[in-house]
Formats: sequence, C-alpha cells, structure tokens
Amino acid sequence: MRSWSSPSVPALDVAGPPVVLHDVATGRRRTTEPDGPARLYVCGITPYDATHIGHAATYVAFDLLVRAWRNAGHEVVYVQNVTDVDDPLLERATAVGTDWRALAERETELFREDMTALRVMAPDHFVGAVESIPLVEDLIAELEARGTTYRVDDDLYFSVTSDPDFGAVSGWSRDEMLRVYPERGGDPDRPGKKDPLDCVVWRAERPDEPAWDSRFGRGRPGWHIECTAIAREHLGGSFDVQGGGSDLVFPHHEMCASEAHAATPGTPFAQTYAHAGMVAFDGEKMSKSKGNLVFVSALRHAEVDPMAVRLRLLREHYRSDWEWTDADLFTAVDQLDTWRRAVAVGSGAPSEPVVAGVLAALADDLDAPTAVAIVDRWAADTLGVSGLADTSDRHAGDAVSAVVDAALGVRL
Ligand code: 5CA
Ligand code: ZN
Repeated sequence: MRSWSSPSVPALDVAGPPVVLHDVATGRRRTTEPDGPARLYVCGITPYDATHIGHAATYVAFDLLVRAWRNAGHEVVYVQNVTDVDDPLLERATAVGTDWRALAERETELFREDMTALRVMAPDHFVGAVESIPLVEDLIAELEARGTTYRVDDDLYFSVTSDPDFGAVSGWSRDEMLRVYPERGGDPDRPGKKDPLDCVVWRAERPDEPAWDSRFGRGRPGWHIECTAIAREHLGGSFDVQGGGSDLVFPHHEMCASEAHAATPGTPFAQTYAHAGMVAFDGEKMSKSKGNLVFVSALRHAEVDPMAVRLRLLREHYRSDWEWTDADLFTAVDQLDTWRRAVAVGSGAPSEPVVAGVLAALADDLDAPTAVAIVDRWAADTLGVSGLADTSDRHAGDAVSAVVDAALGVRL
C-alpha cells in the first residue's frame, strides 16, 4: 500500500558511530553489522482506531534507529506492515456498523498523517495483510511441505515444536507463555491442538467474516504468519532488526521467528530483536481495548506542535515503560521553545561536542534522553541561563539544529 513521504533530513559533516542495540533474545547489547543495507522490520498498526501516544512512541523509537543507521553511513531498507484484516478490526467495524475495509483505510490514512506530522521516516515498503495473502499462501505451503502444519476442523495450525529454537526470542518459561497466550489472541484450550501453544496460520471462513480462496480452502491468514511472510519477502532471511512494542515479544515475535525457522531451517529470522516499552495513561497500558487513549491527531487538532510531542517522547528511553501526563507535555513545549531561542542566536557554545555527543548517544541503544540533555546544556550555555552566554562558536546554531533534525527528528 502507499507509504507516506519522509521528511527531508540534513546531511551531517561527521559520521555517527556503529549502532548498538539491546537484543531482547540474548539480553545483551549487540552491535548491528549490516551487510549491505541495514534491514529493519517493525510491526505496524491494526487500523481500527486512531494512532495513540503508545504507537507514536514505538514508531519514533525505531525512527531513531533508521536515523542512527543513516548517520553511521548505512542505507536502510525499512518494512512495516498494516494488519488490515484481523479479529479486533472486524469486531470494531461490526460494532460501529462500518465496512471493515473503509475503517481500515480511514485509520491507516490518519496514521500516515500522524507519522508525517511527527517527522517519522517512511518505510520503504508499507505492506497490508490483505495484499499479502498470496505471500502468506506460499509460506504456508512451504510449512506444509515440511510437515509443520496440521488441521483442526478446517483451520490450519503451525506446530511450534517443529522449531527447536521456539522460546528463544522471549526466553519465557512455558508456564508464562501459557498464562499470557489467551490474552494476546491465542487459543491454548482448543480441543484437537497438538500443543496448546500452536498458532493458527489459516483461519477457515466464518459466517459474516471476509474470506479469500486459497489452496487450503476459503479463509484468511492468522496474525503471526502475516509478518513472517512480509518480512521474508522484502528483507530476506536473517535481517538486521525485528522491532515492535514489548507487548509483541510473546507470542507475536516468537511465532514469527519460529515460522521462519521452520520454513528455512538454519537461517535466523532476525539477528536482533528490539522492543519499545509500554506507554501508560491513567495508571494502565494505553490500549485500544481499554480505551485509555491520548490520540496524536487530537493533540494536533488542539494546536500542540507535533515537535513538542516528539520531544516529549524523546525524554524517555525507548525501552522504559512510562506514563503520559499533560504536565510533561507542557514541559516539552517550553523546552522546544528554549532550543529554538538558542539556535536563533546563530552563534553559540561550541557545537562540535554537541554533534558528537548526540550521535554517540543515539548509536548507544538509542539513548535519546542523554542526547536531549546534551542539547539542553548547550541551549543553557548559549542563552546564558546559568551565567554568561557563550557565543564562541559562530555557526553553532546551524550545526546544532542540523544534528537535532537529523538524529532526533526534531525540526527547530
Ligand atoms: N498489527 C499488530 C502488529 S503486527 C499490532 O500490534 N498492532 S497495534 O496497533 O496493536 O500496535 C501497533 C504497534 O504499537 C505495535 O508495535 C505495538 O507493540 C505498539 N504499541 C501498542 N500499544 C502500545 C503502548 N501502549 N505503548 C507503546 N507501544 C505500543
Ligand atoms: Zn507484526
């Protein structure tokens, strides 16, 4: 499907260092070593409601990765899916009496507008589940040929035991998996399954649900197989980073990886698994199902500068869980104003350490809070907040705004 337009990004004179990420599968820091273009897959939205701040935080986090790679001199191939057919979308469409396609299209368009406003770099391949059904069919056929699928009634399941590495992404115990699985779309208690953790890859047609013809009968894809098929098609095996929010560690990323391993034994799905923390509101994880949401579009319509929203997000480390408050947003509005006043001076405190420090912080597991603190200090020195203004660097304003734009994605 159509992506959105990426913001223009200033080229910097200095290259950033190699990018290190915390890998969830090993629990260790790992230096990404792209062989050719850096290849990134980030799980996209299920478009049944508007983009909330939790989604925005996740996509801004991976936008920092795209920018860090580019600043380190890599080309990037970025793939993101849109789960434009799945249970929650169909349920919402029925509840509000809208056609599910119209709902998905409307919310996907709003997402594009929100991402554009937040200056998030566009994926090179923005791919819907519906348009990927032929890919999914081919992948299921591969899995079937390897004897890793079976039927329960007319539905087709993937056998998790066919991947000896099943469990390696999350590192969770079986008990933990069994506890969480039903809360995240799984059906451990369904009679006829070989293992309670097996996941559906092709769901046979149900009354009043959309369905497509396939060699496995009429039906629609399961959730996990969608991302496995799209990632393999556009990125190949063993791509650099699989990303998403931490709510996707299990079952989603575990299943995606196992399906890929079963189809191509010996080739890891991704090299690094990176997950963004969960944003809460009113004491609970912000989620469409709970309804405790702050929408990016609502903030835009309330005339909040999207760059202040972005700066608010950058004040948290991407891996931490945190809570959204209006007070923190207003702090970011003031902070953005201070940065803008400082760069408007033109000259300023030395910019070289700022440029190097910001690039280094972002290459170090996307440490945006440290980068933000470096710019804060520079702005305070330049404006003389804590004594005399330092205007010793004649081109500091331009250099700092360029790195803040290129690395943090904040246009001053
Ligand atoms: N379509 C699937 C992924 S294939 C999905 O999870 N869609 S979603 O709309 O529910 O979420 C979109 C992305 O936002 C996912 O990466 C998810 O992990 C992330 N996300 C959802 N809620 C939050 C939250 N409260 N805080 C941070 N990230 C979140
Ligand atoms: Zn996904």
